[in-house]
Amino acid sequence: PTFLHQIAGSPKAELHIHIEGSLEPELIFALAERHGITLPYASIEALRAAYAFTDLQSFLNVYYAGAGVLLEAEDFYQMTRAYIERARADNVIHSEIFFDPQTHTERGVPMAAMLEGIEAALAEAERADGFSSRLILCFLRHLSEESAHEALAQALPLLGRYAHRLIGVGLDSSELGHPPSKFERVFAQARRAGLRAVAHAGEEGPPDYIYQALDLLKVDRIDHGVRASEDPALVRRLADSRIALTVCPLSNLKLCVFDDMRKHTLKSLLDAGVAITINSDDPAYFGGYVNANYIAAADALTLSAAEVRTIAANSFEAAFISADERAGMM
Ligand code: ES4
Ligand code: ZN
Repeated sequence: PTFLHQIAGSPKAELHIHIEGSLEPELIFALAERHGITLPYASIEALRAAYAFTDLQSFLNVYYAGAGVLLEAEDFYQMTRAYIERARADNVIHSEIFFDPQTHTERGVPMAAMLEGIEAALAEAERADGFSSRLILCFLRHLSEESAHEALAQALPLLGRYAHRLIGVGLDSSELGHPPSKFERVFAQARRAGLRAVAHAGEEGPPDYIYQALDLLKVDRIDHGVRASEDPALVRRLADSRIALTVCPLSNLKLCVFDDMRKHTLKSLLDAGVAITINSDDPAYFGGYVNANYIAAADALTLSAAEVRTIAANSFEAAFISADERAGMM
């Protein structure tokens, strides 16, 4: 339908993108070669062929292996530049980008090197055409609370220099068995430092993890949250509070959260008044950037043009930007 072309051409904000999940196989191989790293895949094609996932963990294993080629600031710069180019092509004019410092510090990469490389690309894009962005530091929930505290401690001395960019913390990686409650203290410390808070919850985990993210971590948005639909009281709470869900349709399909896009819960959540947004999550792994996610959802769920416009408007309303910035984007 013609309105799908309008979706593609209309400005939008992306609020759920892991920058390491934007690493395309070509760049993984180029960086591996630069650093003399031998990958456990013989070729770009063999790597792409491994992108057949059965659940979140089967994806994360490949995702962390791919991120292993990132060693220097320059690598982070190249990765971020490539993402911005793809995002711009989809008319994303504002992006809130997750990064996973613990997966890099584990390999000896300093927090300062990651931020230097990512920031160089974001600042360059801002100068070039006003591309707007923020950064959100995600804690890996399969690691310990202590490790999350260390990651935050490494970021705190850099908050002054990156005050305009690094504005929040998030929680990602293996959800089941790692409830938000494990990170209550580190999130409290981050909020005391003036950072916003988001968390992945209700992707594979139960509605209770969404309640924990709201009540214990005091998040401003929920990442995924698609299992909220199992709990009508939670759906009403999300709708009433206008706490947005950053939904990633192609991710949910690839990781078998739903076996068919027509079963995705975003339409019923939207009908119930929840502030749904559409995002790409790990676009290099899940088969598409933000427009492909809008189109896949709109097609399978027969969303109307008005519903798609609402979703795009939600993306600006839920963004961590000032009212003035928002007015200039919408
Ligand atoms: C992720 Cl799809 C997803 N879920 C949880 N953690 C993640 N990290 C990168 N992608
Ligand atoms: Zn995610």
